[in-house]
Amino acid sequence: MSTISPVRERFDAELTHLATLTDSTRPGWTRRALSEEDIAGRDFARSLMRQAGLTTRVDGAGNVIGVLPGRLGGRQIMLGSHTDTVDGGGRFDGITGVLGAIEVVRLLRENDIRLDHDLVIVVFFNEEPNDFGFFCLGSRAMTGLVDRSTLAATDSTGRTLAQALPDSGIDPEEFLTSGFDFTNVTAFLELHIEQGPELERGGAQIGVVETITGINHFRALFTGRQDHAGTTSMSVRADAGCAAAGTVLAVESIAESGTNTRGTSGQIRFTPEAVNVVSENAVVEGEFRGPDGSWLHEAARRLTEAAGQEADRRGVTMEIEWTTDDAPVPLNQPITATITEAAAELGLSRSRMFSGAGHDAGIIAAKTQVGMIFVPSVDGRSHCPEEFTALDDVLPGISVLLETVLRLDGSLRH
Ligand code: HGY
Ligand code: MN
Ligand code: MN
Repeated sequence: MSTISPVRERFDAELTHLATLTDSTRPGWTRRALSEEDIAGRDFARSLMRQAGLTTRVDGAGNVIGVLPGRLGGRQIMLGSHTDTVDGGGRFDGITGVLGAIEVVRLLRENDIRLDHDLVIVVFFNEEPNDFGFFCLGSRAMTGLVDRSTLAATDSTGRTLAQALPDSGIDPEEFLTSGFDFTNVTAFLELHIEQGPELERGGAQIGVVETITGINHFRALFTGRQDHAGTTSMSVRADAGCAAAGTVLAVESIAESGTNTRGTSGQIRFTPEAVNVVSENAVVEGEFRGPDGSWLHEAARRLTEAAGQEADRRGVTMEIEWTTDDAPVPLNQPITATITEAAAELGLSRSRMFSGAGHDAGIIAAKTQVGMIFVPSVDGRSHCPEEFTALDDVLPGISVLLETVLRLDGSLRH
């Protein structure tokens, strides 16, 4: 068993510094992918990796990759998470896993522990949803899940992703060919805050994730007719805004029909946006989540039908696009068992978890064995400025990450 403790002061200092690399015009701690702050955040993480002794590079999809060579060479254990945030987000989502992984490297080196495996640390590009309808873009590129249709996706101004990527130093052609060779990756681990209330409620220090939620994202476009708000009678309108609003309510009622299912319409836009004009165009973007892939498909079917009905009865046209269709991901039993043993060995209380949040780990799971370690979130809050996990709760997560790496390094030899 390892009795090595993570160093509180440096985690604290790095977390505090990253929190300054944010958009000061937005609430909370905002570092959205494709922004200058996001470039600065990944640069800072890269500088920490270099200081920790890793050889670093940035791949064609903006993922920062650092390598600590192992004794045997060839086989790899990968750790990682993200540094981008949602608009008005917090300081811990993703960042905990990035700083935690770098701390593991430092602890190994300071204690003269040489793994058999190469340890590969990844700061994934663009984990949170971007304006082009995608999330987990860096991990999708690494696992070969991007193509020309990804690059052709547009934001609300009509700009394509291909046009936006160069501002973040990413060449669109290289983005398409930045697949990572996972042949020798024997396991991937991600430390993360829970972002929900279960660990705190149950008094457990460590969450061992068993399944990551499935997520379907949609973008529905409604086209009606622009008219005067006072002179156009209700019976002759083609109000795109009302069709969109009906769709928002349909998302809510469909999500309420399942078990542990969720539906959210986080974005709606009317054009023109004026108090005395009937909307000609409206766009709703939202998502369904849940542990059951067949329910997610049924929810998508039902919403497509409901949005069509909301449009038809108002003389509005509707187009819906399902931009992401990620099935729920069960995580690997040998890895979750190792995480559980590591936490037990360290005397930490633990709980098996379902993750209602999506993670790069869920994408990487298509390529290698994956495990996730959760630490508690105060009041279960996340994706908001109040998101908080005390360092006393983060550090045990780093210890479990280290202990799991040591155990996997021993058990996953050739
Ligand atoms: O949206 C999510 O679940 C994640 O936090 N990106
Ligand atoms: Mn998030
Ligand atoms: Mn996250």
